[in-house]
Amino acid sequence: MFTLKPLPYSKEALSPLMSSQTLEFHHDKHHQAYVDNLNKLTAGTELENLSLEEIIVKTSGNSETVAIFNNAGQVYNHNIFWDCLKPAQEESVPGPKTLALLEKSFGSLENFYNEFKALAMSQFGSGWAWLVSDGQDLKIMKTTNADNPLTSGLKPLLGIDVWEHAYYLDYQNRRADFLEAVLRRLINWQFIENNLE
Ligand code: MN3
Repeated sequence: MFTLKPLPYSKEALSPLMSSQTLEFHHDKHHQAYVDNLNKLTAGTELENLSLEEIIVKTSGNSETVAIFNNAGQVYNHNIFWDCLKPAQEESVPGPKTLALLEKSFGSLENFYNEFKALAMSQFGSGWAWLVSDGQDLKIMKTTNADNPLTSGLKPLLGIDVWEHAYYLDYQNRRADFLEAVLRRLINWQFIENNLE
């Protein structure tokens, strides 16, 4: 059985940049629903004892397992998203290893913010924006719906949800304002630093 991973902070902790109401709906309702659906869809199958990562890779690109892929992907993606956030700070700054890699790959932290925001804004409809490592450099990529970097053989370092349910209660249609707030003030850069080899 898959279970809903608890938030690593209280529902009020990210307010006002991300309200408790958003976390109540996004974590307790949306994320929970993906967990529940995944359990229903995998019960009694060979998939029920696999890890989320294994299910995602195994069911990717197969029209018969789209529903399982979508729910497993969304459980995994949200687990990462919540870990990538931490209580609002004046400015959230990357750790030394991450900053050096961001400067090497994007020129500067400011340039990384700009490129990441532009990519996340260009995702038409629901999806995700990611920071990944290809072993040499850091790269940014976007995916549609429940897809994620695992299906391209890449491990995500940072994932930001750009489905409307991630920002509509707090920012309505202003996805750019949501991205600006999250990138500059809510990122748990220590989590990303820890995930770098
Ligand atoms: Mn979501």
